[in-house]
Amino acid sequence: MTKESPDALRRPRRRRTALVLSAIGLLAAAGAVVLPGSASAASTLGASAAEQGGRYFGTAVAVNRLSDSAYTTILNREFNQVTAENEMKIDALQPQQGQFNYGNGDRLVQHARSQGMQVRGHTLAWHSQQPGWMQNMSGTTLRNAMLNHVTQVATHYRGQIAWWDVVNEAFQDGSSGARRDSNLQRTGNDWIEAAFRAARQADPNAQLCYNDYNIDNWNDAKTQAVYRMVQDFKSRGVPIDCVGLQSHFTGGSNYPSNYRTTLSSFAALGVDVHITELDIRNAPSDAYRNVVNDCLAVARCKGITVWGIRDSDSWRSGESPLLFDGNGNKKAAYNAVLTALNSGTSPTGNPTPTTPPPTGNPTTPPPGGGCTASITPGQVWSDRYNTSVTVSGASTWSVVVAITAPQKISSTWSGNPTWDSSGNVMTMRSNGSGNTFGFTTMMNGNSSARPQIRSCTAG
Ligand code: 9MR
Repeated sequence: MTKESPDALRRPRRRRTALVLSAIGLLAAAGAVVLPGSASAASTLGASAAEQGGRYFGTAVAVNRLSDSAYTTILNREFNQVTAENEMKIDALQPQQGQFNYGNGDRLVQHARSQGMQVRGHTLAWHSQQPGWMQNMSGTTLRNAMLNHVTQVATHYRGQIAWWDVVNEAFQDGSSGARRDSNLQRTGNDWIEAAFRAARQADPNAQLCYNDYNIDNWNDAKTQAVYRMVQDFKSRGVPIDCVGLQSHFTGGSNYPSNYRTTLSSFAALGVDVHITELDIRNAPSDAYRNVVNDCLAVARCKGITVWGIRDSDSWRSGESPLLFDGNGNKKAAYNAVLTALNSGTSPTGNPTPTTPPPTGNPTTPPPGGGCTASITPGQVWSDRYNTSVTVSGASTWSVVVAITAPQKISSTWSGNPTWDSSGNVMTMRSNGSGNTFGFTTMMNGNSSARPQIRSCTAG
């Protein structure tokens, strides 16, 4: 199967010197923090992570807090990725069998869309937070109900979710290296791969992850067991794209010194790695800095999600494990994370485009082959902006869009993108989700350029 990974949604890096020079004016105008040791630097976690090879910095979001303006102000300013803390779990989405309640999950997706944030779906299949009707099931009935849930939910969110935690926490803690006993496990050892196959079929463009806690220490039996499962899946063609390390260094679990080895070992299997639920007891700057540096050192480490914004939002608020205090003030660990992100060495190798970069914002695109595509500018932030493109004259189409370097498309929705070798030209094909697609572009120091439509081709 041909599929575009979120890798493909991110272009290679351009030369950092040029970026820094061209960013100075913009950042100065925006009042950006100028950090010691660097001429200029991004001033938010998300923008800074985006400059590191297109990574993200995200947070778990509780949808009922979106009405708290202090919370939402930090969310929108700092983060470019979100995970629903509870709203996309099985009990939330299918409280009664066959009755799906997408309200809160949709609200999160909508908020993310309006802010240019990518969404991680959490989680399609899990032994915990099952609705009562599922808890009481077993055997083939349960297997089919689980697969139906995966299919329905992944279909509902098709095109909206960059990564799914398809299966969560399926291994035992301790030295056994065994699968965790659960009603799902008792349907047969192949339940995990069956879930991945169903998810791939329902949303071929989402990246499919296995997600777990206590798989951070490379020496742990649980880490090794998950590693062997991923290795087995890769060797047999089970569709798995990524491993999520929750990395809850709370409740007595600590950052291990071999964490980077764990990340790079999983990556060497040919999967991306994501740090999906990071929190650290008492938020020591050193441990947070180490996690960031370890992720930046592994090319396939695509981003970091912290498990909440303020300490008061944390599932372990008593341990004050997050980057903002209860009043929304940045903690020392926040500064350590931002500095580490800004000090990272971006990957190089982005070829300079040979064609002159497009400028301006044409609303009348050049004639194409049997359809017309028009741009509607979307919301603009200090570091990025959204764009919608509406196609008329055809129901299946491909639209070629050009971006001006060093701007970079960081996420797309409602279409299937592919890229030319420069990464500056995107061909978006219809994916059955309508005639309007959209994308978020990181400015990377050029705040004036806007995308241009190069062609629209029917069929
Ligand atoms: O943070 C979540 C908390 O609000 C819920 O009560 C809890 C219920 O299981 O789940 C928490 O999130 C968990 C996540 O879904 C999976 N990894 C562990 C997280 C912390 O418990």
